[in-house]
Amino acid sequence: MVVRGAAAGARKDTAMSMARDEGVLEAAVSALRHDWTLDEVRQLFALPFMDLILAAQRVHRLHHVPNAVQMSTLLSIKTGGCPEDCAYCPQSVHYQTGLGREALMEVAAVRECAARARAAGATRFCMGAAYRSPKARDLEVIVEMIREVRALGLESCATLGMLSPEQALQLKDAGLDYYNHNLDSSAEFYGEIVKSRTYQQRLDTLAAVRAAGLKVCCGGIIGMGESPADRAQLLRTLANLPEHPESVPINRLVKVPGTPLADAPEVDAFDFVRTCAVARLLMPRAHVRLSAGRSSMSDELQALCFLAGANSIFYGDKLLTTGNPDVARDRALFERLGLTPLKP
Ligand code: SAM
Ligand code: DTB
Ligand code: SF4
Repeated sequence: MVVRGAAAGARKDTAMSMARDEGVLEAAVSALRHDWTLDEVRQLFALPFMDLILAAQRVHRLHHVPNAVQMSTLLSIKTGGCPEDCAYCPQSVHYQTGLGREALMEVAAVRECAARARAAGATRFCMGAAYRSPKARDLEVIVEMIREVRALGLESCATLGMLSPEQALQLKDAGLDYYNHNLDSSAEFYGEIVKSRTYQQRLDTLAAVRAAGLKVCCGGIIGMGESPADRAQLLRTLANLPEHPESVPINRLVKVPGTPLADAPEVDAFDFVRTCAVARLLMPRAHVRLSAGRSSMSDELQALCFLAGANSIFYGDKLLTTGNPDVARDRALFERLGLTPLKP
């Protein structure tokens, strides 16, 4: 009797949790929303892994070309010597990582790198600078770089730190397509990682970028010691922006010796995949980028991320200052999985 009672109770519990799971899944699949509660997002993270991945793949196929992956190449146009203190970053002056301060690259050299990236198969070229915010005279040079990249027929992206509304407009006028500016983590956890600027300043730049008519590339980093609630809050904040970012990079922390996060605890691989899946569910039309950290991921883990809805990568042997899988490895991975580069 006791056993029967327990079995009936378990069935009731299972039925209740299935109904709750279906409720939250239906909410995820049915509409583009900007009003996610933390509890709802945490429920998505808590779904059985298979249910979450299946739902993410279903949503993925409603909005994206299956088996196609957007390919961006990164170039550090101004490396090192950054005055900010982001605890993850090898380019901060606050940490001894062996990186020196370099000057802004010449326009012709950037053009050459962009042409090489295009020849290798990239369709977007992203220029990164170790700035807190760009100075007027540097921005004039960067405007020239953007024109050259666009003239090669590549989409252009830049990540230069904080922007004023006027600077965002200047970049838009130059023909810039995307601006990358990450929230990195939850508002609550951010202060433990970055002390030299505020979360609100990040949000203000994102608003200026949007108001200028640029496409927004905004995501975060997993593996900095943040809690599951912080991951849920990050994705919730991104999804509840007035418009979803067009591109959402999910970086797995690259642990760089000399930074305060060099010994951060390893992220559970399935938790990382879950983060990609929840990003896909919350922002159905966004390109979710499997971003930094791929060098230390197996092909199988990357395949799971693609199955969970990631459909963009950084392509090329280097990120900004750290390594990325080389082109040959990515070509072999695409071949093994039947993936093709997405045409813009
Ligand atoms: N200085 C600009 C800024 O911070 O916005 C642009 C360049 S910054 C390197 C761009 C982004 O790279 C950061 O916001 C962060 O999300 C990511 N990033 C930097 N170091 C990283 C690391 N070690 N692992 C993973 N992502 C990292
Ligand atoms: C993003 O989200 N990740 C990229 C890009 N946007 C600019 C940067 C990753 C940097 C990883 C550490 C490095 O190579 O310096
Ligand atoms: Fe500077 Fe950007 Fe690195 Fe922060 S993440 S230290 S702002 S280059």
